[in-house]
Amino acid sequence: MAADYRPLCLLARAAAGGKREGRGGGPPRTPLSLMSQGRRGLGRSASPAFCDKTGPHAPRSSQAAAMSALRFLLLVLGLVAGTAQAQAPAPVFRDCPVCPEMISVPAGTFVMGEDGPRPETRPAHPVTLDRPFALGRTEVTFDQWQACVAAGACPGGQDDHGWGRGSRPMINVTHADAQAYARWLSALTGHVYRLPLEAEWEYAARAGTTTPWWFGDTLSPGWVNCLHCVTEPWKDHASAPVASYPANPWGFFDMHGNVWEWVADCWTPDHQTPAGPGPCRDGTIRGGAWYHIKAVSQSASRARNPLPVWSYIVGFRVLREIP
Ligand SMILES: [Ca+2]
Repeated sequence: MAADYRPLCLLARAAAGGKREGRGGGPPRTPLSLMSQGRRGLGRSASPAFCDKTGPHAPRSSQAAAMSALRFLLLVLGLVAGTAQAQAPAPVFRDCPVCPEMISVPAGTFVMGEDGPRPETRPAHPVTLDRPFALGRTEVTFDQWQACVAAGACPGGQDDHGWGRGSRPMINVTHADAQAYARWLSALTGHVYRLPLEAEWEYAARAGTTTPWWFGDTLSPGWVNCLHCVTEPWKDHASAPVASYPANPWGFFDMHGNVWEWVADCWTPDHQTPAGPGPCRDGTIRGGAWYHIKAVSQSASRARNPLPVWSYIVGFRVLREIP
């Protein structure tokens, strides 16, 4: 499978057999009408280098000017409609004792994507999210997943690769598995849980910032669990317990790195127009993982992953709709 999966080096399948069908039904309810996206045309540039350990930091030149213009546009939009740039972290809550901790984020406008060398992350364009929502403070953990397994609503038996379970991010789950977990939370709590749209995910990852990482233009060791980025006590090349690295300004942990995160949208080869939740063959994962170089962990980073394929580098976090 996935012979044409361009960033093949991104996907390390967990075990022999490589995939298993997850349980669960159709696509999540997704309020695409909540989101409006601006569009811009762009020129071409070099192909991405996800597996290049030197990192694809890139040629910006004329694109830098375009990005500056977009940032100015965002500022103007913020003055008119109120961007979330100055928001302080909202209180953490959870809907039940075994539910994930959630943080609410406000409606707002932000610049999604970037005008860098990777076609799948282009173009940078303004996006407005018209309604607030709450997103998981961390990736869903093994412990949280186990509550769903115990309730008979999620499949069990996923390998932890000897790293331990507990507060490590849940891995080796298909897109359908992640949706099953969200449906279980919905039934348990009476609220609507689902996977985030790409725009919602990136909005929360950026937390009002426009730099490649929420903390700036460069990444120093100890800020993100990515390849050659980690410090003790977690060894390079493994997941870390969630929340082991600093949270972003809105309180979300590990939006950069640790494990990739399934989102609701099907894959699109660029960042201009969201595909929505399908049906489709290929889904989208966001944020990079411990397996990849630091450039892959940036806010705009995204990759394709076939929906039935599970991996030890892919997990997820859930979104809760706010009526
Ligand atoms: Ca992550």
